[in-house]
Amino acid sequence: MRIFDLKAGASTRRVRIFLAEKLLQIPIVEVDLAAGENLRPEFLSKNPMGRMPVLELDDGTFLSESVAICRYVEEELQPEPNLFGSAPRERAEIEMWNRRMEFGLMIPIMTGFEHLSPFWKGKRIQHGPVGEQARQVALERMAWLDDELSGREFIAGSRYTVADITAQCALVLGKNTGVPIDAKFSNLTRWFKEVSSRPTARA
Ligand SMILES: N[C@@H](CCC(=O)N[C@@H](CS)C(=O)NCC(=O)O)C(=O)O
Repeated sequence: MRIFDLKAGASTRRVRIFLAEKLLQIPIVEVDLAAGENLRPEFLSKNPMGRMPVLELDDGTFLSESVAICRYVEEELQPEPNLFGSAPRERAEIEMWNRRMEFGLMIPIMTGFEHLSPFWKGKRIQHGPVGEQARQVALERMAWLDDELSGREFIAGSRYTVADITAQCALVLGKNTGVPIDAKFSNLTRWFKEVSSRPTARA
């Protein structure tokens, strides 16, 4: 088993943190994005989307999509500590929050990055106003999340789950690409400090 990874990526970081929380070590193969390695036929045969992370299983098959990989890890490789929930109601709550963090926070931050950063110039179609609007949405979602976090310690309740990992990775990307958490969002700042101080945060 091995993971095709991109050190600086948000979705790849999500899987690395998830594995670290499970105390699992899976060999990593770093894909050279700058050299376009992910767009070569050899990589596309693993994931036709040309994206990382990709988990190669011992039977030679491949799984992509970070959440799918995390689910496989929890259900097949290492159930504990449980990060997707146990009882149906808890699983549904965590799923709800994980989707909110992915669609509401991660995607706007990624969209802003893709449309505004010189890094993607010539590699992606870029429309500045689309990027600006996405950043505005991300800031609005941060304000909303700040309110939400006034009443609880973590994103989906009183313990750290996959929803925290998704939000944490989205906000690390935001911090590195021009949409940091505004200090006036004291609850969000408190939460981000807490999750960033976990031993797994630098995975
Ligand atoms: N929805 C996918 C997103 C995968 C994704 O966008 N991965 C980034 C790195 S974190 C990537 O491979 N980017 C390369 C590119 O866009 O060319 C997931 O959750 O795994």
